[in-house]
Amino acid sequence: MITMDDIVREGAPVLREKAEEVNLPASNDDNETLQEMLQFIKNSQDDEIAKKYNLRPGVGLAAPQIGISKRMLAVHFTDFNEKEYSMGLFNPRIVSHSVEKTYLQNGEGCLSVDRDVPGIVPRYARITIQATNLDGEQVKFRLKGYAAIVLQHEIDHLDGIMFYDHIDEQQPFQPPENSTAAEEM
Ligand code: SB7
Ligand code: NI
Repeated sequence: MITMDDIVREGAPVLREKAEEVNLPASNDDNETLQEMLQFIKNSQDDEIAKKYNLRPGVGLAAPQIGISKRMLAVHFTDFNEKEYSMGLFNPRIVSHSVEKTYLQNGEGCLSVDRDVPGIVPRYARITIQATNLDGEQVKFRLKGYAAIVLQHEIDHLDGIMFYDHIDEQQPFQPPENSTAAEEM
C-alpha cells in the first residue's frame, strides 16, 4: 500500500525529469503500480483510512511522485457538476486545447510540496486527452474546468513541471488574459 512515506517531495530530481513512455501493452508491474496509485488517491479521500495512515487528501497522483519516472497517472474526484472521474492512464497526451485559460481562485497545492505557494496557476480551459486506460483500451476525451485543471497538473508532473512554475512572480494574483475562474468542487 502506498502511504505518504512513498511520496517524493520537492527537491528530489525525479520530480524535474521528463518521464519515460510506458511500453504498451503495460507489464503486470506497471499495471499494478498504477492500480496502487489509484487506490492511494481513493484511500486519501476516505476519512477513516486517511486518519489511520496519516494520508493527505489528494485528487490525483503521477508516477514521478512515488519515484517512478514513467508516464502514468491516476485521478479520482468529482467535479462541480457531480461528474465522477476515476481512472489510471498510461502515456496521457493533450492532443488539443482551447486558447481560453482557466484557474482556481485559491491556487493549487501538491502532495509533493509541503508548503503553501499562493498565486494563480493558469491552465487551458478545455483540453482533449488521448491515453491508454487500466483495461488497456485507447481512450480520448474532452475535459473542461476543474477536471481539465487536475489533468494538466498531473501531466505536468510527467514533464518535470511543478504547479508554481506557472505562477507569475510579479503579479501572482493577476488572472491571465482570456480566462475565467473555474468552479471548485
Ligand atoms: C489542485 C490540486 C491538484 C491538482 C490541481 C489543483 C492535485 C494535488 C495532488 N497532487 O500533488 C497530484 O499531483
Ligand atoms: Ni502534484
